[in-house]
Amino acid sequence: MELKERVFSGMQPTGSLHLGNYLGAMVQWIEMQKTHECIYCVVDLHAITVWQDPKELRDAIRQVTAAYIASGLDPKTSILFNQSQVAAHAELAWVFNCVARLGWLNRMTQFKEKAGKDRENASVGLYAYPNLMAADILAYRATHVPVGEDQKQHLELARDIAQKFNNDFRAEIEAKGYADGLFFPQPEPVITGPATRVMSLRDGTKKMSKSDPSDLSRINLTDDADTIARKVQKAKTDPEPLPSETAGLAGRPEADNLVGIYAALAGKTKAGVLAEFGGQQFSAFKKSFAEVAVGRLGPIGEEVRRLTADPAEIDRVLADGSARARAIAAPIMDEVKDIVGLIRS
Ligand code: AQP
Repeated sequence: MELKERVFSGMQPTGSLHLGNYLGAMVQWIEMQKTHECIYCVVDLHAITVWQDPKELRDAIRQVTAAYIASGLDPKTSILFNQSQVAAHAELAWVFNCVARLGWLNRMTQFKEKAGKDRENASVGLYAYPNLMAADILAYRATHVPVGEDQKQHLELARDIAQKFNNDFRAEIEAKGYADGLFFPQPEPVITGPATRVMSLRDGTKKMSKSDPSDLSRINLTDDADTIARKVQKAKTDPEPLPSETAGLAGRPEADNLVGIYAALAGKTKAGVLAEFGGQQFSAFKKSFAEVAVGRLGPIGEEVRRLTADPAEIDRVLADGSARARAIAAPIMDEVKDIVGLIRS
């Protein structure tokens, strides 16, 4: 049986999507719609690995869905849905909890960062998060996963889980007609967005993140023009003028980050941006930066606001996407049950 090329990726509804999500992943998602069958999920089961206010979670699921559509994902071509509506994610995650090894999960840096010093108090779900992510991808036997750089380690784990499952159950898999025991593919990370690691506007050494307590650290896809301009103006810089060449960005994390974001938004290279602004103070650069950011993100924000005014329509999109997702995942999950030795109806 041939493995079809299929894209899967998702974002957590833990707040507003931001420039990091957009440049690191979403731009690539939009591009891949032209060439691949694409499944894009709002990963609400991942969101609850950290406590979420139920009302805010419902709003965030709809807002992230609206941001997907407003950014250019087409719910007719791609499958857009929220994870908890398709039971296969949770079912396969349990099987993978039994395939993945504790030692593998102990190496995950994101868990260490998110759990912080109070690790004993973190949820079991936060620890097992990478197994659920592997299930998200492999429930569709997806082959390509466009993500930001921070997800590389989780993708490697998904590949290890796929391989161990194929090895552990090789005889049953081959008996089902899969050549070389290849039931699950090795999903390929696609880390090629225009800026695969966007850093905080307040600290160039920290990732831009939804859960950063400072809203000034990120530009949200829903920010209006004034808010974007204010955040750009308040973005941390250093006292030196901008360098004329990229080598001059070394050791200047904030300058490097702002030049990288500007380049990604304007469709230029960092060298091209520095050829234009090298030798100038940040004030002139920031003015142009704000214009580019507002030009690119302003229309997305407006469209998100228009779409979220009609939650019933968003729920219809999610219901339709979930039905289409279920139609792909359910037969794969049935085969997983057969392979593992579980009796199904
Ligand atoms: N700063 C970033 N730069 C580049 N890519 C990024 N991504 C996230 N932040 C950046 C990419 O966006 C996709 C969805 O991420 P997520 O919502 O699953 O969660 P995350 O990576 O943990 O993002 P946040 O904003 O930091 O969320 P919270 O604060 O809730 O944990 C992924 O492809 C990710 O690589």
